Amino acid sequence: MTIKPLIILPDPLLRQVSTPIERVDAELLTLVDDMLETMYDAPGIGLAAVQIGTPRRLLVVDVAREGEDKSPQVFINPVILTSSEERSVYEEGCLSIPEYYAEVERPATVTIQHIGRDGKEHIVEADGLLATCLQHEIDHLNGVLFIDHISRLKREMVIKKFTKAAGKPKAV
Ligand code: GNR
Ligand code: NI
Repeated sequence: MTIKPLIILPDPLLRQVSTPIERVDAELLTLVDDMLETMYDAPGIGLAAVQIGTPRRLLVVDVAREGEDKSPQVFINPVILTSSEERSVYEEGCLSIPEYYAEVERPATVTIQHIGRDGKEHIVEADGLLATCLQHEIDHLNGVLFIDHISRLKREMVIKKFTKAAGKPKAV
């Protein structure tokens, strides 16, 4: 298993639409393991493959709280089948936009169809933080970032800040 470097805003790869996965083979499972290791190391509660430079339709999540047992979940080619009318608001962050947080409103409950690590099709209903996290990750597969759900003024400020930071060597 390998911890991979994270792709950071404004890398254009984050805007790419990820491509469907054709088969669950050993090579894919290695990618899954690298994603989980990278997510736990960060640490984060979710990670899309594109965030480690592989624009394929794959995400991992673990919303277990500190002190609880690990609970890694793998979603291959996930599709949102239904979204509730009810909304919920969470303060979101993103490993590709380090140290920036903002409240985002999303459907409170979603049902998601996907292929699991076992190569079989599954349908899960998610609510709470898991629902928000899965929507955040599925956005990544479509080149969408959580800052696309906040005001244009705030979004442009964040992009400007990260664009400047990327062009400048880090101050010591
Ligand atoms: O670690 C993460 N925390 C988080 C908090 C609220 C809503 C979504 C997330 S996902 C984020 C990791 C990440 O960037 N995944 O793409
Ligand atoms: Ni993210």
